[in-house]
Amino acid sequence: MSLHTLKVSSQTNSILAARKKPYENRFKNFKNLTGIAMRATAIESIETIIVDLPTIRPHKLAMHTMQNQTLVIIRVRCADGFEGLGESTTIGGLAYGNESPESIKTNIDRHFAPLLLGQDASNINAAMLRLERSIRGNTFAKSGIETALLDAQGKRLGLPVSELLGGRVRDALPVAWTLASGDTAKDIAEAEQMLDLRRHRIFKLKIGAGEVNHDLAHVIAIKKALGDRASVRVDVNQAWDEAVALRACRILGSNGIDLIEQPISRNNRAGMARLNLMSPAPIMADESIECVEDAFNLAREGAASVFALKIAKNGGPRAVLRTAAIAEAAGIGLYGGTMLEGGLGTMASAHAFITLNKLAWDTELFGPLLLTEDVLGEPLIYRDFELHVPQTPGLGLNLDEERLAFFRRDKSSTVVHQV
Ligand code: MUC
Ligand code: MG
Repeated sequence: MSLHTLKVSSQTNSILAARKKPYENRFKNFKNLTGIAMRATAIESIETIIVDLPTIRPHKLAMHTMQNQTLVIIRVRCADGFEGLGESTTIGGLAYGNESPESIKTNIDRHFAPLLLGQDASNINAAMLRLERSIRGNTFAKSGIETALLDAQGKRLGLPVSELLGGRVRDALPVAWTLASGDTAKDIAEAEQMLDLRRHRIFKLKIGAGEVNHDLAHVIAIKKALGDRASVRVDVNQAWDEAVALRACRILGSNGIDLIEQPISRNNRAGMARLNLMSPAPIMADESIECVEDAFNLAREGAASVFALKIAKNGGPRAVLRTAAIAEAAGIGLYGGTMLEGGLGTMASAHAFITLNKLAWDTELFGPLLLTEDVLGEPLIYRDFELHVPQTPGLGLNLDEERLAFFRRDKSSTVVHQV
């Protein structure tokens, strides 16, 4: 097997024969162009593409103001002709997490692809275990790969990803909108517009970048303007220390704020547990969860009463369900989180979330709505405050190749890692 870039111009007859009855041929072998025996469902190539997309407005978080969004699109091609799409996306380069778009691309190209090429794409357990054995962390990159394998397998079997994950218990998910213009009047106008459009009635306010009293006044003014017409929550993105957080949580709770997300550092788990005991509004863990094991430790320590589920921070749509199971067992509420992914990552999350028994705090799967452009053939459907999840095979999405070619950062490159 060659690990180097190889342009394959024609397929062998045995590959074409395998494609006629794709799933039945899963366990049959054929020889690739280098003469090496491979499964019909072998992973033939992995492509990673960085795309930079404009946002509708600057999006202000405690640690970073987004002026645009960068996605890493992953395309896994299999020998039986099926193609899986995935996405690995973060916020603000390295401002939010340990992986950047550039590190995700480099690590998949250099370290993931050699482990996966030639492996059976239809055995997702085995493929992900192979990665897990050799690659520490890198949950964002793992999530995009796991998504692409699920998408390919769903297409192969004619099933939506949700059904591969055990089956959906709903078809649509309520979606929150984040108000993060940094300006109180603008945020109120934006919320009113979303209510009028029947797009969102849950609002998350990004605070923590400013002086705390100013931030609290901003939140309280928005809650007063919206009243009972909306649920208002805050995300502090770790910006406060424990003493500030305790005072602020009390003020927020007594002013009708429903949920307080990650008020203090992910490293201060004992502080999170103390806040969780004393805050009148529930505390949600977001940055505190960087892997499934974090979720277990948080649950054991009583550090949060709600978990934000994110496929990127757990290693994929299957991995995030392990965190959900820990939360369910511990009596912790669930919220379907986002890393502001585009359509592919958003839909991968949605397929996982619609399989959950309970999602008490709904979701924030609005990433595509923050973008003025996406690289999908068809946009996602947001209607009557909900995101609707297709019942077509795989993720139910396809790429618009022209848009992809236009927005890809590396326009001239056609490098594909191929066996
Ligand atoms: C985060 O910290 O939750 C989710 C929504 C949003 O506006 O930012 C993200 C990240
Ligand atoms: Mg958050």
